[in-house]
Amino acid sequence: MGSKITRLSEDKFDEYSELTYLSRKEIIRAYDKFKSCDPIEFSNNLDVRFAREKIMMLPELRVNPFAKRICDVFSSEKDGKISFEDFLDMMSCFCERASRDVKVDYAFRIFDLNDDDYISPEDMKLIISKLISPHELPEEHLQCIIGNILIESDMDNDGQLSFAEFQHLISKSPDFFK
Ligand SMILES: [Ca+2]
Ligand SMILES: [Ca+2]
Repeated sequence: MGSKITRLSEDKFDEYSELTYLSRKEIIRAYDKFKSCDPIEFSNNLDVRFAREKIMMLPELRVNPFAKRICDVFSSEKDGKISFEDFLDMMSCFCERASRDVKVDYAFRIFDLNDDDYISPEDMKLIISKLISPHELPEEHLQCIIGNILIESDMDNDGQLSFAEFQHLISKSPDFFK
């Protein structure tokens, strides 16, 4: 490690490990990972905010169909750009020790594609089509899946899922975050 971590003070490491679910070791790993997006820029400015295209090249996100959306949700300035602290938040939320509540909260924000605090059939359609290609899932099956989700979880029958309804849906799917 040595020289790699000279720019981040020991106090900062302590602070970050208190604020996140990450161990000191994981924070150092996250630091190296974030730095690898653009080592020179990061060395010049620890507060640099990388464009999501750079973050999306990291192995954790490269194959994730929601990578772009994840960057949007974790971008503290809401412009898709990711600072090191945003990145730590992201890694913390995805780590095994993160509480289920934290994960449910972020999953809801990621799936609520238009940020209106509801997961609508339109959001669901876009989410499912990111996961399964239209060849494998014809439109009528897609509608059927969405219909079933709503029958199961849309308690107030307004045709979309509120956060509480989403929480309930997830509580019945213990493997959701596996
Ligand atoms: Ca929505
Ligand atoms: Ca509802």
